[in-house]
Amino acid sequence: TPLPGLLFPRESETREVKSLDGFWDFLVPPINDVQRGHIQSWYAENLSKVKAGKVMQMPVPSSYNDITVSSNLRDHVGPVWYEKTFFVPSSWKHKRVFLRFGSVNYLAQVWLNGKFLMSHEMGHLPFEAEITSCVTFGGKNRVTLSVDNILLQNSVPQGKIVDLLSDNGTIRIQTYTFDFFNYAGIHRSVLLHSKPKVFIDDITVKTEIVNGIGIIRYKIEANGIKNSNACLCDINVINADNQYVVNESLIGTEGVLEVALPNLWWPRTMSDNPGYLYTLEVILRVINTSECDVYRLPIGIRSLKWTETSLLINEKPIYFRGFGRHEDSAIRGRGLDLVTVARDHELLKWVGANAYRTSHYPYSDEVLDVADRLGFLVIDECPSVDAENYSPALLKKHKESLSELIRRDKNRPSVIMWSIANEPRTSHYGADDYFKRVVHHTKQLDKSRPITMSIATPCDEDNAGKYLDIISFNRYNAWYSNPGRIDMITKKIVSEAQNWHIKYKKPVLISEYGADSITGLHELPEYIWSEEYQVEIMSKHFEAFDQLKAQGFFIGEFIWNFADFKTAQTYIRVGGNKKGIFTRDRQPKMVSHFVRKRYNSLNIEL
Ligand code: GCB
Repeated sequence: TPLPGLLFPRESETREVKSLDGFWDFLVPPINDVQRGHIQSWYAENLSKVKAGKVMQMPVPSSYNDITVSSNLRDHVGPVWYEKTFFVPSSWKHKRVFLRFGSVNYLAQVWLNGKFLMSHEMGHLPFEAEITSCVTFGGKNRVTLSVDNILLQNSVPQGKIVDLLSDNGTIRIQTYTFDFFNYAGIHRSVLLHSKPKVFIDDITVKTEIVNGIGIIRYKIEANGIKNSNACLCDINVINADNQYVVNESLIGTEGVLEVALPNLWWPRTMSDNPGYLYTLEVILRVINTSECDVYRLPIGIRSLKWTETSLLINEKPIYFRGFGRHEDSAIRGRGLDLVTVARDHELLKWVGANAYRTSHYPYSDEVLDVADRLGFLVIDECPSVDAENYSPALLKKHKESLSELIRRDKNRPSVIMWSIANEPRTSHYGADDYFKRVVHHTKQLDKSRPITMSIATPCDEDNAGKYLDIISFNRYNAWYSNPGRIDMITKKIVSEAQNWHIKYKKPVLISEYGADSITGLHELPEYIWSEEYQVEIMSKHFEAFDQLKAQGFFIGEFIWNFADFKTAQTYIRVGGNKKGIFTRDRQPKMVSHFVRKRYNSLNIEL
C-alpha cells in the first residue's frame, strides 16, 4: 500500500507553519536504569516534575552527544527524553493541524498532552501526525519524545549491543561496523503546521522533453475528499522571473502540461544557468464549496536516461566529479546547521564539483533544496550501511526506508539515482535474493531513475550487481590495502573498473577512494597520513580515471570524503576520519587545491 503524502510544509495563503525549534527540556534516565522513563511514564507530566535527575536545556535541532562535557551523554546507549510546551493559535481552529519531525535518530516515540501520538523508526527521514483532535486551540500543549539510539540486527543500519565489565560494573555498549559516529537526537526542525480540511496530500511530477517541448506529467492526491471528480484543480507553471507560462484548470487530479521553449534543468558546468527551477502552483478547490488549498512545488524540467555505458541528462552524457559527504559538524553533530549547509555548497562550487552522494543516509530537505537550485547532481542514498545477516525483518525495514526516501525526494531534479545501500556484504549467503527484492521494490516506486549501490565486495565475489542499473564501487588502494604503495593504484583501479563492466555490462563509477591526512603534517617522500601522501593518492587515481574515461563506460569519480568527520573511538582514527579534502571546520587541506585543478579542467573539457 502506498504511503500517504508528506510534502514539505510550505506556507501559502491556505497553510501556516510554526517552528518548534529552540531549547527543549531534556532528561537522561540513569545509566543503570535506562528504561525508567518508560516504566514510570515520564510523558504523563512535565519532565521537570520527574524526580530522576536534573532537566537540562537541549538545542533542537542538534545531536545531543557533543553539547555537554559529559562522556556519559556522548556515549549514552538507550532512550533520552525531550519535552516542549507550545501554543496552537486559536485562529487555526477551523484548520487541520500537523506535527512534523524532519529527522529523529533512531527510534522516536511521541506523546502529545500525555497521550501516545506516533512512533517512527529510522533516522534521516521525516514523519508527521495529524493532531487536530488532540490539541488545545488557543492554549498550552505539551509534546514529549523518547529518542532511542540503539541499533540492532534488524535496524537500518545494523548494530549490536554488548555487555562489558568496566570498573563500575557491567556496562552496555553499542557497537557498529560503519565508522561515522552514531549521533542521536532531534536532528532536524520540528514544525507545527496547518492545512485546510481538504488538502493537497501529495504531488508527483515526472518530466521529459519531446521535440524541444517540456512535458510535465503530474498527479495530485487530495486528502479529505473521496471523489477526485469533485476536485477542481488549477495548475500553473511559473518561471524563475515569476511569470505564468502555463495555466490549466481541470476536474480531477492528473494531467500533462506542455512548456514550449523550456529552460531546462541542467547540472553545473553544462549550462551558464544550472539548476533552473519553475514553480508548479497547485490550487485545489472542492466543487460547490469554499474549500481551497494552495501548494507551490519547485520543479525542474529535465530528462534522464541510462544505457549500458552512460547516464544522460537532456540527452547529454554525464561525467560525475563529486564527493561522498556526511551531515557532520563540530558540536552540532548531525544536527541541521544552515551555516554548514551553505558553506559546504560554496566549497563544492569552488572545487568545481558537480555531484555528491548522500552517504550514508538521506540528507535534509534543506540540503536538497540547495542542490536543486545550484544544479548539483545527487546520488540519494538510503540508510543501509554494511548490511549483513539478511533476514525478512531487515528486508522489511530496508524497503520501508526506500519507500520513505522516494516519497520525500521523488520530485527533485537534482536526484538522479537511488543508492539502495553502502557496502553490503554482497558475497554473503542470502545477498542475491535480498537485493533482488530491494531493487524490485525500488523499481515499483520509481522507474524514472537508475538504481545503484556502493559495493566494496571484490568484483568476482559479488552476487548483487546484476540487479543494478549502475555499478558504484568503493576501493582503498594504497590505504586499507597495500598502505604506503602509491605504485599499486593506477593499474588496479583500471582493471577493477573494467572487470565490473565486463561482468555486468553497466556504466561504472567509483563512489569512494581516498586517504586520511592530518592538516600540517608534511613529509617527503610522501608518507601515509601526510598531506603529500593524500595528494599522491589522488594523482595516481586521476591517471587511472583518465585512462578509463577514454573507454566509454566509466562515468564518474567520487572522492571520500568532502570533509573530515567524527567517528567512534578507535586507534585507526585520529580525532575522527580525516579523509576530507577539507577539514571538519571547512577549510582547505593541501589536496583540495590539487582536486580543484582537476575538477575545473574537466569542467572545461566537457
Ligand atoms: C568505507 C565506508 C566509509 C568509511 C570509509 C573509510 O568503505 O563506506 O563509510 O568512512 O570506508 O574511510 O574507512
